[in-house]
Amino acid sequence: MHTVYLSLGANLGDRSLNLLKAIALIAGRTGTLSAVSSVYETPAWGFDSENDFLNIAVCVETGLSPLEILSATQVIEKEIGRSEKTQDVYRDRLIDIDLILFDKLILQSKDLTLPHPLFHLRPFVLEPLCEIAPDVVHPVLQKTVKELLAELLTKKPS
Ligand code: PH2
Ligand code: MG
Ligand code: MG
Repeated sequence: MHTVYLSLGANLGDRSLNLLKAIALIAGRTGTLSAVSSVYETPAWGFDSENDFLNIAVCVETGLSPLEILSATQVIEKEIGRSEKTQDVYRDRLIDIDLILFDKLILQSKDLTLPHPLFHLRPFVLEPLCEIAPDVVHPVLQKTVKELLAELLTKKPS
């Protein structure tokens, strides 16, 4: 069994319902949900939008491989109504499901990078994640989620 952390976000439509649908489908198709964070309302990060996000982090115990999880989450995104991916720009979306950590795996392939290459810089990922996995260690940076969040918050210009 593998322990996987996912970050979910929605800033269009019925945001709570989109997250709930995604959680139910993730649980049904990938394994056992062992933790779900509270919901965080966060301003769009990295792009301008008048639509704030709802973000959560979840933990799944799964027998699937990283690429199987990726593919399952991409199908779920499509079913909930994700618009087509854009390569370089962020935009509003009904649902986004990102793989953050897969055990202690470090992986760089065409389709998937683990750990997620930006999560340590993203407050909307770290805050929910810190609630359910404060002591989990980033396999590349060798710091806990709690430490990464503290660093990010102190780095912020006031
Ligand atoms: N996702 C992004 C870019 N910006 N900002 C917030 N607050 N929440 C997100 O989930 C989010 C974002 C790219 O996936
Ligand atoms: Mg994302
Ligand atoms: Mg994504």
